Amino acid sequence: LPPARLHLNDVRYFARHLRSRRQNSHKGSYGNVAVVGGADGMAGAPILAARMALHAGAGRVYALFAGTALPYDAGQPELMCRSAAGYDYSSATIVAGPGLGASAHASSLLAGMLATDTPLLLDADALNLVAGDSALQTALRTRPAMAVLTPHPLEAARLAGCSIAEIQSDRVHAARQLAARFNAIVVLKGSGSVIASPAGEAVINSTGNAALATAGTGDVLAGLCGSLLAQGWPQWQAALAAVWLHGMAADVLVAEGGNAIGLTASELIPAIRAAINRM
Ligand code: NPW
Ligand code: AMP
Ligand code: MG
Repeated sequence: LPPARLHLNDVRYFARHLRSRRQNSHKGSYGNVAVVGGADGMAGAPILAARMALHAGAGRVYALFAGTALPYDAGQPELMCRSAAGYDYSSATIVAGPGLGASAHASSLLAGMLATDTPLLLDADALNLVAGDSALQTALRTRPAMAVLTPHPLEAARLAGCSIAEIQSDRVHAARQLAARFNAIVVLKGSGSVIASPAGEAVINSTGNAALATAGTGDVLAGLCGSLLAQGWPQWQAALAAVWLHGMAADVLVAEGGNAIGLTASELIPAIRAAINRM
């Protein structure tokens, strides 16, 4: 593998992929995102991801629920909230996993998503399901469109079949190994997130802080990256930009508020929208 380890502290590395809104464009110009998750009791995770996808510029965003309850997001009525059963993914970028759960129904939904050739991001329970199912692993490795995987250290350990300590002892190596094994862009999250490609590229993010150590921030990252994918960004640049913007927004919020205690994932969403527009 090439030895280069770049530290991601320069937006010029990906900013050329950000296009301003054309005067004669319409919602169809900015892509559809389908967030698939939301087992009963975990509706918040896909809602956070879907809200973020909308605020990052996607034209239409669907929140698709695996559970029996079908929530409606009264705080964000722009979202289209539906059952995941029977959804046609052909014209959407898929963000699978936030609150998806580990049921047989969730597994069969994931198998259907892996069989598509649309842009795909796997997070949270989608990664846990892949970790425990060799057929899903084969489907992931061999799909025509390379996926983006966003594991935190425990999810990475489950995927790799090792301990969190082993993952954390060499995070760049762990991210590269998973990227090569699953033929995917891998974002190994945590302080100094590592973005790795199957070709062995690896970049360590320079933004973010411990204010992000709170429930739902990973769901927001998944929605952000999925939104950039839906807007036509290549997988590698979408992953770099999403991780950088997510951390930058937290850095700005902490600088403004004076401390890192009590940040909520919901607060990140308008801060990330502002960071994108500044960029
Ligand atoms: P520990 O405690 O250190 O041993 P899980 P989850 C580890 C949904 N959500 N560095 C750490 O292990 C998600 O989308 C729903 C080191 C931690 O305890 C998922 O679908 C919400 N270790 C589902 O819940 C909001 C780290 O991983 C363990 C680490 C379960 O996801 C919350 C947690 O992993 C949530 O997003 C780090 N940087 N980061 C909602 N509102 O609906 C994590 N770990 O057991 O897989 O649980 O990540 O909460
Ligand atoms: P998740 O565990 O899936 O909710 O994801 C948590 C998100 O917050 C990821 O994007 C992590 O990289 C980020 N995060 C958590 N703790 C820290 C930290 N101490 N420093 C920087 N980023 C963090
Ligand atoms: Mg998570």
